[in-house]
Amino acid sequence: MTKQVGIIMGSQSDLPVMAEAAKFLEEIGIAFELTVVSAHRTPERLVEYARSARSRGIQVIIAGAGGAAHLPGMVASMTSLPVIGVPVKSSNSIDGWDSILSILQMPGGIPVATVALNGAKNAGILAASILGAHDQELGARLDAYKATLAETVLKSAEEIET
Ligand code: RP5
Repeated sequence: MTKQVGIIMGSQSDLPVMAEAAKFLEEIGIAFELTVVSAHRTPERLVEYARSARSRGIQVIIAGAGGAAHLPGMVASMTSLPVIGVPVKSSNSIDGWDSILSILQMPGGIPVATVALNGAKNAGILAASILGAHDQELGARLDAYKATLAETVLKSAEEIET
């Protein structure tokens, strides 16, 4: 199965957060690749990854990083694939604002779809939604997933309603 989503992160220490994206993609049945690419410590690897992603069959990139989180933006600067940025709250973080603002405040022309702090699950869902726009079967699976969310809320409402 061709890997359609590329998940990258600045450090192995980001994995506990980024694994949530992988978990969702696995559940919904989308093949993905996952690796570490550091914008600052492995810049050549970053260029190679971004430039080769489309030709390897990747359609969406999820990039997570913390601190001076330049990975998603730099990847977005080198590919026309959609890039979803996950701000990771790393240990030296200023409450996560460093990661959020580094990823969110992109200059005009180079968008990064930024999810919430540590919001890797939503990044997985968003990547699936992008692919699902042109894939009816996947779209139906996403609709079914959203229906389970509604059911959970309705069930909890019933439980507490007086
Ligand atoms: C960023 O710095 C990484 O994305 C990570 O969130 C943070 C800490 O990195 P390490 O100290 O684990 O290398 O580059």
